[in-house]
Amino acid sequence: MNLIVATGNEDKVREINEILKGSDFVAISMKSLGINPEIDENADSFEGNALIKVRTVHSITQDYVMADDSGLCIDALNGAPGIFSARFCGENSTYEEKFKKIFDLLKDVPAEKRTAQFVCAIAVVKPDGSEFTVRGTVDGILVETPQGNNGFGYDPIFYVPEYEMTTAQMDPELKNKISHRGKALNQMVAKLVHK
Ligand code: ITT
Repeated sequence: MNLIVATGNEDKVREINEILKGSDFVAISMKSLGINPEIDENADSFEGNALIKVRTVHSITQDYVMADDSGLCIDALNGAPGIFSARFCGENSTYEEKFKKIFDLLKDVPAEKRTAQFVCAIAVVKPDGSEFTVRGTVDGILVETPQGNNGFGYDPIFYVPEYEMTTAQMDPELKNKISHRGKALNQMVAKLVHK
């Protein structure tokens, strides 16, 4: 079954399809269908923003539509950048600039307090208009030097103690197994399969 993904982020679509491999679902990016609406993500939660994205695209196409709103929540910064992760330091800043800002903000924070979480909320609208959301999280620690080239976004600074590597050092199979997105998508599939 096809699920249209309400996102402009092709890295997400790639990961979603890696995770959905072997299920009955295939993610199709809205862009590949020529759908590119202006979306104002002005809610104050991951779930709220995922619902804004999914409802906007569902008003254009009445197929199964899903959206992913995700981000990095840093405990010592009261959960920032959180829902502003993509826009942190300005929409057009590079990840090097985002990392530098985080390192500056955390410079007086002791190693054991550099804890963080990746959060992913997925919202789905079905053709009949019914909706649901699910959430997945993974805990990590922010390292002082970026490590690894896999993944995207904040992966090079997000270290998972259990595996002794950053999510950018993990092969995609491992990241997808333990990640916020992997956990949220497994819940989504269970809900779609067991209606
Ligand atoms: P759409 O809103 O169009 O889906 P976006 O990239 O703007 O794309 P979000 O507002 O949900 O999406 O912001 C998510 C940001 O959180 C993303 O751009 C990364 O900076 C970060 N992020 C989310 N998942 C991540 C992951 O698995 N690894 C690294 N960084 C991640």
